[in-house]
Amino acid sequence: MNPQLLDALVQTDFPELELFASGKVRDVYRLDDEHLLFVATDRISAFDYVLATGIPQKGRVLTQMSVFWFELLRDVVPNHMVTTNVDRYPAALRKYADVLRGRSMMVVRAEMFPVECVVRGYISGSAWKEYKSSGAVCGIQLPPGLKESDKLAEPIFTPATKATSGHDENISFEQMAKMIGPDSSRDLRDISLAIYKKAADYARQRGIIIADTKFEFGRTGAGITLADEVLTPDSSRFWPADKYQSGKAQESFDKQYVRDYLEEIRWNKLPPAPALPADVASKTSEKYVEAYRKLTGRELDV
Ligand code: Q0Z
Repeated sequence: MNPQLLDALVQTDFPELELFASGKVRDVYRLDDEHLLFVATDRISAFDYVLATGIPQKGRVLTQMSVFWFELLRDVVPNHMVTTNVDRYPAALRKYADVLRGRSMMVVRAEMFPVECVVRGYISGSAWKEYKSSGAVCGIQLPPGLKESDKLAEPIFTPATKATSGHDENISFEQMAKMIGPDSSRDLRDISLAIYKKAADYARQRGIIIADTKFEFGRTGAGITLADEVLTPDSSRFWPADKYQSGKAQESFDKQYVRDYLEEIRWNKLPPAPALPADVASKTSEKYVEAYRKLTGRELDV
């Protein structure tokens, strides 16, 4: 029996800490007035729902990939990471060291900007839908005749807001400027494009296309600060460069086995979300770990 099958973490419980926020995959706890603890679980979502089965190592991959990018991008923008060394966490968390190691991050609490800073180097997803119906994305006119998954002549900044539906809603730069002001908007746009370009160049040399990605920023003592997770398969579309073909949707690097299985069992995509067979979970785990190794050249700390 593959031991990786036995240890997916789908729930966290640290009764000493106050839960600050929780998402489909991550749980965030308050450490003190200035610090938060991010914990990436092994939960996976597909077709908008969190599945009943976790993917072993997924939370470690997401956390360690963010660490990698924070270090690479440090010269472009400050980030919220304080430490991932559990020995430096508050003493009350020592007893959870084995759960937290490799999948958690102590961060500086920031005053978050209420916008998702999306950068796209390729046209896919909601941008492809918008382009087909209007010829533009977030108010940016694009050349006629683009095909699905085409590379754009230049990466574009396509901000979004968290809509009440739970789905992000694309907005124009002007709408963003009305929300957070023109100066901050220009800063976030310029920083987002600079980060994307550096990361996409790096990844491309390692055989991975970063088609698009979403950043979140906040303000800290260091100024505009890159926060949340960065450039992970949950916040980005990663495509293996050797399989890239424009003119159609690309297979998902990480979730394809999961999507294929859910289509095969003809799940109606309404709750409750199904569990996954062990081999689907295990194959998917391998894809995450492979993506980490390919991108970073590092071995995952397990
Ligand atoms: C990030 C989110 C997640 C649910 C708040 N450094 C920070 N300071 C203050 N707030 C945040 C951060 Cl990163 C913050 N989110 C997004 C993340 C689960 C929501 F893991 N919300």
